[in-house]
This record gives sequence, C-alpha cells and structure tokens, in this order.
Amino acid sequence: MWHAFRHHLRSAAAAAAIALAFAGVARADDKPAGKVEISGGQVNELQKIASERGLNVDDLVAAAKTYTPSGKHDEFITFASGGHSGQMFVIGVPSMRLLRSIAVFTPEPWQGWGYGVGNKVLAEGDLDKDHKLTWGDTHHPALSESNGEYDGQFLFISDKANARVAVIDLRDFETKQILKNPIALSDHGGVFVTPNSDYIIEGGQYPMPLGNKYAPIEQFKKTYRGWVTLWKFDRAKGRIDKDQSFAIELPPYDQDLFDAGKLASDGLIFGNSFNVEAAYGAIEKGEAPLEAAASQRDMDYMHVVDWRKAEALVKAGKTEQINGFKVLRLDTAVKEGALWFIPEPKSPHGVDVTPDGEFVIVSGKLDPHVTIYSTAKIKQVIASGKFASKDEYGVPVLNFDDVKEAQVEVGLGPLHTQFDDKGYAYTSLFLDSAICRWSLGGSFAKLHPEKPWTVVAKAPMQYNIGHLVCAEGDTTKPAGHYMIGMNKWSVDRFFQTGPLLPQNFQLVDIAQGGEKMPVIYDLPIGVGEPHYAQMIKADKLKPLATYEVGTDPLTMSVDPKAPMPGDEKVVKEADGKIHVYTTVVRSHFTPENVEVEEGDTVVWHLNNLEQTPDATHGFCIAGFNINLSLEPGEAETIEFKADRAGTYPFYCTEFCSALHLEMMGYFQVKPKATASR
Ligand code: CUK
Ligand code: CUA
Repeated sequence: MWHAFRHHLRSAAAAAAIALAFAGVARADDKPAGKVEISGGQVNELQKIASERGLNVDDLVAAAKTYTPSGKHDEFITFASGGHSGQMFVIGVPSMRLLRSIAVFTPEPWQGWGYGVGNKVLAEGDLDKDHKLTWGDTHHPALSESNGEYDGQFLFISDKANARVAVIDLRDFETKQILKNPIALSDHGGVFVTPNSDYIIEGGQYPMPLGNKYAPIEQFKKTYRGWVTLWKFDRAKGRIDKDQSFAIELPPYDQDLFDAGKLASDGLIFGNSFNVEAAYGAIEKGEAPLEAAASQRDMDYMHVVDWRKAEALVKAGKTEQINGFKVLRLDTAVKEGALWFIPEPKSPHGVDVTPDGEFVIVSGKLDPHVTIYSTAKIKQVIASGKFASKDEYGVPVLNFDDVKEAQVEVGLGPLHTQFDDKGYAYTSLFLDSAICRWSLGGSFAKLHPEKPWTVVAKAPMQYNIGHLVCAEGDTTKPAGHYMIGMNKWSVDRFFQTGPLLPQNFQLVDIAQGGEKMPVIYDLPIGVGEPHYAQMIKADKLKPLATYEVGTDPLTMSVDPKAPMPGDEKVVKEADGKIHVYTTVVRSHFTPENVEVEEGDTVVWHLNNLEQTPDATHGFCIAGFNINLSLEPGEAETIEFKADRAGTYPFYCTEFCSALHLEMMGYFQVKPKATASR
C-alpha cells in the first residue's frame, strides 16, 4: 500500500497538492500568493511526513484548504447553537477553530455569566421569582437580516426547554435580553427572522393549554393548542418589544420549524408540522406509542401565515390576552384570512425558502423526497379562494397538486435544506448519513448545467447528520464555498472519551459544482449538541475590541455609578446599603481592603479601567459564590448580603500580568457583636 501511495505522491496531483500546501504558507508570510517554489528537499520532507502519518493526497489538499497559520484569521464565522448546554458557539471557517462560547441561558463562569450583568438578564427570563431556570436547550439561531441578507448586528436564539427567546448584540457578543413566552412552557428552540428582522418568529412544538392551565389529557383535541409567536424587534433599542409582540393560536399539531418568505414570497411565513393526528400517546394503557400514533396519515400540514395581515389584526385589537400577552385566536386568524394549510408528506421536518423566495422546500423524515412548493402558486390559490377542504379546526387546506412544483428523491431521512451561490440545494439525510446536492429550478436553473430538480451528488457524513449550514445559505445571497454537516453521532471518529461522545461538525468544500464535495475537516463538539448554525462572512461583523471605560454592557453606555480613578470608596448610602466603589487595572484593585459589618447588604461597583484589547480582569470573592469577568472598559455591579463574619480573600481570575497573583484583596466581615462602625 505504501508503494502505491509513494507512486501517487509523485503524480501530478501530488505536485498540485504540495504546491497548494505551500501556497498557504506563502500567504501566511503576507507574500503575494503567486506561484510557490518548492525545492526537492521540501517535497521529500512532505512525502516523509505523509508516509509517517498515513496521509494521502486528498488529506494533504484538505490540510492546505483548512490549515490556518498562527495570526491568520478566518473568512467566515459560524454561530452554532449549543443544544442543552443552553449556549452559543462561535467557530471560524475554514480553520474550524472554536473561538468562544456565548453564554445565553446557562450560567457560565468563564465569562462571569450568572453573577453580575448575566444575573440580571437571566432573571428577566425566569419563570417567576421563586422558580429560577439554570439551563436551556438551543436549536436554531438566527442572525439579523436587512433586505434578506445578514447584517451582522444581532443574533437570536430560543430555548426549547422553557420557551424563552434571547437577543445577543454582536458588538460585544453578549446576551442582552431573555424573554419568557407567557403562553407556553416549551417551543422548538429555534427562531427565524422576517427579511428586515421586524419580527423574530418563535414556533411552538408540543401543544398545551395556552397559558399553562391544567387540562386532562383526554381533552387534548378540545383544549390543547399549538402556537407561533411573533416577537417585535426594536432594532434601535436592540431589544424585543413585548408589548408589540403577539402569538397566533394554532391547532394542537406539533408545529416544528418556520421560515420567513422573502422577495417573491415576502409577507408570508411557512411552518411545517407533524402529528396532525393530534395523538398524545397512551403507551401506559397498552395503546400505540405516540411515535406510531403520530405517523398514521400520509400527509401533515405545512402552515402558511400572512404575517402582515396578522399584524394588522393585532393592531386593530382583534386579540385576546393570555397571561398579559396578545393572542390572535385561531378562529379569528381563519375568518380574517391569515392562515392556511398545505398537505406535506409524512412526518415532515424542515421548511426552507429558496434564496429568491420562489419555492418552499419541505423534507419528509419518513419519505425519501423533498417536496418543492411554488410560492407563486400558493399565492394564486389563496387569492382564488379555491380550497380542497378544511381541517378539523376550520383552517382552509390547499390542494397539494395545485401548489406542488416538484419532488426530488434525495435519499433516506431528509431533514434540512440550504443553498449555495451556484443554484444548488443541499439536503441533509439523517438515515443515509449523507448530504445530497441537487439542482434548483426557477431563476437559479441558469446557474448550473444540470436539469432542474435532479440529484447531482451525494457525500457521506459521519454520522447521522441533522442540520447542515452553507455560508449565508438561508439568505437571498448565499456565499457558497463551505458547508458544515452537523452530525449527531461521531462513533469511531475520535478518541473514545468514555461512553459520552462529542457531536461532529464536518466541513465540506462545496466550491466546485458537479460531483465533488470533499469533507475537509472534522471538528468534535464536546460541549453540547449543536442543532443548527448560521455562517456569516467575517467582514460583515464589526465587534468592539474594548468598551469605553465605565460601560454597562446592558445599556452599552457609561454607567454614572461606575467608579473612575479617585472615586474609590466604601460608603453607606441613603438606601442603607454599603456601596463599594472599586477600580480595576493591572495589577491591583482599589481599594484592596474592604470591611463591612455582618448583616450588611453590599452593593459592589467595579470598573475595569483598561483600554488595552484583551486586558480582561476577573473578580471573585471566596465564600460568596461571586465571579465576574470584567472586560476592558466594562463596569459591573453586584449586590449580596454579607451574612456571616469572616475574612474573605478576593482575587483576579484572569492571568492578566506578571503580577496577576498579587492582584487580590481582603473582604472583611466584622461580627455583629463587636462591631463599632
Ligand atoms: S431540529 Cu435538530 S436536527 Cu430542532 Cu432543527 Cu432538525
Ligand atoms: Cu487582573 Cu489577573
């Protein structure tokens, strides 16, 4: 085998691979990426390394495509959900380096999340003051869009486990707002934006009596309901405006994923559903389990909502309040012409609008096809009022054949579809463990040589792919080049880290059309199951390197209480609490010794005076479970009760300087009996 390989390396392909590999090095040194001279000695070295490590030519090419020399930055940035870690991950492409996590729904010590600012944001999303939430289950992130393109300003994500929605500001990659959906306890964990981010769409998942009332399970069809919530986004404030947000009541089907129409289909939103049987399982009574009962019918219903119409109905006051939240009732939505159903084959998953907005693609988990619907035909049929039937809840159902454009047999277990810049669609195949590239029709047919709606290529994925993401692949202008398969299982791909294994992100080079789609990198994700991700051109992001000194990340403006040099003090203020004003700079806290009395409530204001990028200081107090991350220029305030006497060292948790270990102080709590303040 080795001899064959050596022979291979001497071939023209090997020479090209080697040239490519060295071209990467040439770019690293900022030399013009022209023709790379490779000496005979270097070729020998490369051959030696390849033979020792068992690499073939394709491996060398893949390495050259992804290896990113120290100091070189990535062309794309991927924001991946973190599943039941409740967080988001930021990953560079093509290097596949994990750049950071963004704490969202789960306290996360490295970034001080859940103590200062994080505590305030998390508290806003708690069930109520007695029922705190310490985790989330994130599925579908959505980047903010302007005219259907990513604008790099905000990132949204929801929490499947608790029906919460979060807003992340991409100036500082910090979560700014978490809202609990007042009418539901869980959702699908995903959000989708309308083309200008006017609304953030949160789809439900498991039907329940809206507002969380008790109702016996036998009343499922009568009392349980599905829903979709449209959160109004105020871009200037960078927050969701809850008062202008609303939900639409839906039949008790399992609403799954939504996508917003764009261009040709602007104004509509599409959502797939499963379990239109409205089954609720009764395995405990010896009946068919939910999974079987929910898969009896050949067709489920794609939901079509006219969101502008729904918005107008809400503005006209045609809503009811549930737990103080506006809900457009199902019968109102039907009567006023804002909701329709379209049959979709067999337990579908994934609904994706093509970049031109002309088609909607739905996958059938139990059907080897993707079904392509024409949005023009959908609009025509809706306008004509010629419906095939109504569902049990009175929702008009369009005739499948009236709106179907095509079906493509892509393989087993199709789930999600994304798009590139060459007129191809890519569908993940869970059961086949593969991705399928197929050709789009309509306005994209001219971009590729193949016949529209045909399978062009398949590439294996290891293993059980769920989502896939193409660069800007759900926008009006996909960037092509890279795709990541998000694989649920990794089985034998990595070192056996005990019985619990990571998920596997596989980077695929989709730059060429036709049959070539090589996997060029495997990234194990050992910190949560990423369901979906979005990949944006790195140069669209304009993150801050430092905050202006004294900035409260929640307001993104200077906190008037932030202590500046000279303001350091410990004082009892009118509120009866002890306020500590501390400045933080390499390599000391001022003051270094702080004394209060047992039983005092302490409000501690800290301000990191640094303006040097990366000069982050930490602040933790032993014995009080306090841990802050003070990024350059950041001010934070924490409040706690000094409930027991003692001597508590505090220190900086970031190795910030040569004298970092000296960056500490003492927090003294004087026993009450001997206090003489
Ligand atoms: S879902 Cu995870 S594989 Cu929640 Cu997007 Cu399809
Ligand atoms: Cu500041 Cu270590």
